[in-house]
Amino acid sequence: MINVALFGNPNVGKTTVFNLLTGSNQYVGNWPGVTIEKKEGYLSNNIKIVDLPGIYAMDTFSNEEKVSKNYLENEDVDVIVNVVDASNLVRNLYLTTQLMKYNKPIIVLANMVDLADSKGIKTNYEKLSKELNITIIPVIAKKKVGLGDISSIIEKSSKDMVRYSIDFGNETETYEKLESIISNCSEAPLENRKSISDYIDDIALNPILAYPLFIGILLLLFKFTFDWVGGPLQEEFGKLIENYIMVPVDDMLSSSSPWFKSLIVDGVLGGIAGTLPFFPLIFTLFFGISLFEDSGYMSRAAFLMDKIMYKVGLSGKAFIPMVMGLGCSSPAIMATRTLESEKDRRITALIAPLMTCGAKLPIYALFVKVFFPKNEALITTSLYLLGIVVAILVALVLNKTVYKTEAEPFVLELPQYKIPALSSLLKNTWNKSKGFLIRVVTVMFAMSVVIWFLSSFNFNGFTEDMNNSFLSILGKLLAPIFAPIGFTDWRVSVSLLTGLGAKEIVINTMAVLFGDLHQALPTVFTGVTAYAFLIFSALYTPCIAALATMRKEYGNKMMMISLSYQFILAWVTAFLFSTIANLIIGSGASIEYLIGGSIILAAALILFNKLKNKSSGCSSCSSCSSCPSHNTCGHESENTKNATNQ
Ligand SMILES: Nc1nc2c(ncn2[C@@H]2O[C@H](COP(=O)(O)OP(=O)(O)OP(=O)(O)O)[C@@H](O)[C@H]2O)c(=O)[nH]1
Ligand SMILES: [Mg+2]
Repeated sequence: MINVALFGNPNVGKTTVFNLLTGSNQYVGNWPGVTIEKKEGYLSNNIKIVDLPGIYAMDTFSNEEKVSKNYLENEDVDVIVNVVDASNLVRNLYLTTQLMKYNKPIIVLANMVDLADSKGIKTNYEKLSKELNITIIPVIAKKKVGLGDISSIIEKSSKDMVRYSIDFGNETETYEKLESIISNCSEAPLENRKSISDYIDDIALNPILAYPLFIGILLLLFKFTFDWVGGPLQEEFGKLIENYIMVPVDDMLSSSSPWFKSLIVDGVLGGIAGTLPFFPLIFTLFFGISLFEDSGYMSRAAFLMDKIMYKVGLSGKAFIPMVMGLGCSSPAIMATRTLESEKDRRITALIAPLMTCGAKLPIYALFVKVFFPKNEALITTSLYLLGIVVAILVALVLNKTVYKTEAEPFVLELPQYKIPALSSLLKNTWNKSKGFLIRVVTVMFAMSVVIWFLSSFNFNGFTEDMNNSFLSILGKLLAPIFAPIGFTDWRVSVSLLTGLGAKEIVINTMAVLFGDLHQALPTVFTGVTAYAFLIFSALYTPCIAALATMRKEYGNKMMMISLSYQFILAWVTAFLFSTIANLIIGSGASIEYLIGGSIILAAALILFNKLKNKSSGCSSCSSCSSCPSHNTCGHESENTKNATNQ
């Protein structure tokens, strides 16, 4: 067996190559630090390939970089396939010179030749290969170009006895040598031409436009999800399930015994019909999020958040696990491994579950449809922003109280914008959303039946009066906890409790307990308590899977902290909201005006703050490279230097 290790800087396409060669489906994203654990696959019967996290150099490394270094040093690696970015050869080949010291056969894949071409960089790879005395193959992994002969090249290399002879000297000398060799073999445009990415960044990172643009893009994402694509699909899907499953089954069972009919119609089908229609919505949202990730915009969002994150003592890089939290908290907690300091890792793991994960979306979708049908996108955006803002505030408090240290400098490299390939977009979207489908037919199905049982039986056997059921006893015990917020119905308390299993189960349970939710919910909630319920759902205790990940990564204590602090936080926030909102609404304002007004006020404050700073000369916004006064103001943040000098 030939053991091949994929090595290279972050975000150069290693996983793309890995997926292509092994037929795997590993996650590819347009930012550094996507892969955090080694992944194995087979190219053929006798060639094993291991995908590793990106690594800039063998001597500076964060947690996930250590995985790569340790793998090379402790495992039996026969051939190193070193993926490099063809548009940034000097920096990428620096790692190659370090790999040469291990005296293992190296095959360099100069990937993203398409990107190099678009930048006007033309390289003679044969010549470069001779100069460096190493195999270099130009490829475009995304378009499957150039990897046809890779099997035989790997087999041939594995038999080579190698000893790379070039001594490059210390770091500065190595860079100088590489620069001179590459300039001999490569034609680059004399002037650093402004690329399309730079033009886009002039707007996307513009000190004044960037933040409104970010909020605008979020709004657009939810318009796309709720109004344009996901919402209409959800409605159609719901009708199909109703007409072709619910109605026929109901008819079929019209003469069955009441408990059996209730089990099938309310228990099994009620739960599934209540949740399954949300699938198109979830799929559409994840499609949008994948589009941002793969195009490169998410990295800009992280870059923009840097200033805010830095103020609360975190590095901007901590925003990446938070973005992953939009999908699911478990991988988000795992992604905290990419952060350099233990303090950053812990704080970020504690705040990442505050982000709205995909499982909370069905709760939002249902409630905004029933209570705020005219402003679905606006209300949903407010909840996503709430997650971000509360997460940042919690980080601030933790940083001021528990972990009192300085933030690490930010070293996030901004990738080029790319037009994502549809196939990889769909693959990413499917990978993110399939968990929901699996949960519908497993956990949610099982929970529906359990909830049905507990709500349909009491000590005397089957009962059609839910208020006398086993579940009502539990619900009535819990109800006083939530009553101050305004959730007085015991069925609401039970739904929140079952949501600890997985957040979608909240809706699942409600569907079993209330029947037609569109009719039932307005009898249980007012506009204010409905939004308070959304706030509570957005912030309360992470689900079991996320808590298990927290325990695995950080131990029991962190898990308990996460579990309890989020519950208290959610309760207090929802309570404050409903109390204050009721006071204001008592004076005649509508809840939609209240929420809309708060968002506009927040945006105005940010803008005002920016303009005020701007008039004093420098906005110190971490976006110096795109700032018109960049050359004159004399301010250059540590962050910008790190991010642009990479
Ligand atoms: N233009 C272009 N983009 C590519 C090519 N190969 C990969 N990409 C894109 O580059 C980005 C990074 O790809 P990944 O395969 O995740 O990179 P990686 O090296 O595994 O990244 P880390 O796991 O973060 O170290 C993705 O957006 C890919 O779609 C290529 O040949 N050309
Ligand atoms: Mg990768």
